[in-house]
Amino acid sequence: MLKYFDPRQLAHAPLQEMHNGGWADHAEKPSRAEIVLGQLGDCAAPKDVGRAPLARVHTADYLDFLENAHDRWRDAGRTGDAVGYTWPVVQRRPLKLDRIDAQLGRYSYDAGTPITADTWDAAYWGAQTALTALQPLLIGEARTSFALCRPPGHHAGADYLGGYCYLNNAAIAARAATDAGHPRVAIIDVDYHHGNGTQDIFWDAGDVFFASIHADPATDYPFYWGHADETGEGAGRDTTLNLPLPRGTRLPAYLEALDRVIGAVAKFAPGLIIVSFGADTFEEDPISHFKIAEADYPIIADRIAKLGRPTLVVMEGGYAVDALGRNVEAFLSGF
Ligand code: SP5
Ligand code: ZN
Repeated sequence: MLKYFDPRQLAHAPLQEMHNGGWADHAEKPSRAEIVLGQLGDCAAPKDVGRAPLARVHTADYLDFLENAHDRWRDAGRTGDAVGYTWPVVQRRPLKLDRIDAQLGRYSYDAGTPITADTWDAAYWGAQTALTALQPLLIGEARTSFALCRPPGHHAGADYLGGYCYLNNAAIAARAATDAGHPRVAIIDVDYHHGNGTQDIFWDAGDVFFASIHADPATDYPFYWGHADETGEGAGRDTTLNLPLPRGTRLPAYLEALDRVIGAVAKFAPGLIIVSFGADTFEEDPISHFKIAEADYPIIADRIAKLGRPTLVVMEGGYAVDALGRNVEAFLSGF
């Protein structure tokens, strides 16, 4: 399988995240990408196609904020990672916010996603990695392609970061695919957590179907999205499908949900599929609670592969670092 990575993604290394009322070691470590690389071997480098495809998904003011936030944090006399501590309540009126702390709140929704001096660069090259991995699928040169993106992307919305995500790699690739002439693209999100950013981005879009299997937001992050009754609006009505599952879910119940996703995606008839793949469904994941085994991943991938469409696999979460290389390789082997 074609596989892509850029080492500049390794420089993003946030120190801590707010967890259960205190600061904990950050779970989204550079070693995640290193262990996958060690397992998969050499990956091709992305091309730089610039900022325009990022701006098709993210707002210009958000991209400017993300690029400059850490400089402005330092200008304010701070050390370490930039992280917010005040958030606007939903539907507060838009204000012109100058102070870095006000902007951190405005453009984020959690305290688990710090901005380091290297975050913009790492996220930028992650997005370029997804865009480059898409190219051979667009020109019919390959059927499957893997983008080893880090930091992950599916929690990032058009104008917000969160959930260890800054730029939504899968969404950027999906919009690039429709811009390249695909009338319909489907995103299948199999990370443990709901892909709220991707859902928001395509909430009212009729040309990108978003289907997600994830831990029930009644018990699990990101809490405010991913309920089964969220199905899209306007032109995007019924092009969002959420299948929340309880903690402790094992392969048989997971496959039942996956078959529903596959049926809905087949009906949508996309020309191209993007898989947001998180290996945090793994039974030993330190922050998640499904019971998917390494040997289950090829079975999950095989069902997606049977849709028979060109498929881009984009890396999302997965925090059992020692097992992550094997789990990624197992998933990719199913295609
Ligand atoms: C892409 C992705 O999988 N994002 C997940 C974000 C989950 N954030 C909230 C979970 C809090 C767990 N914090 C654990 C700290 C361990 N050192
Ligand atoms: Zn996740």
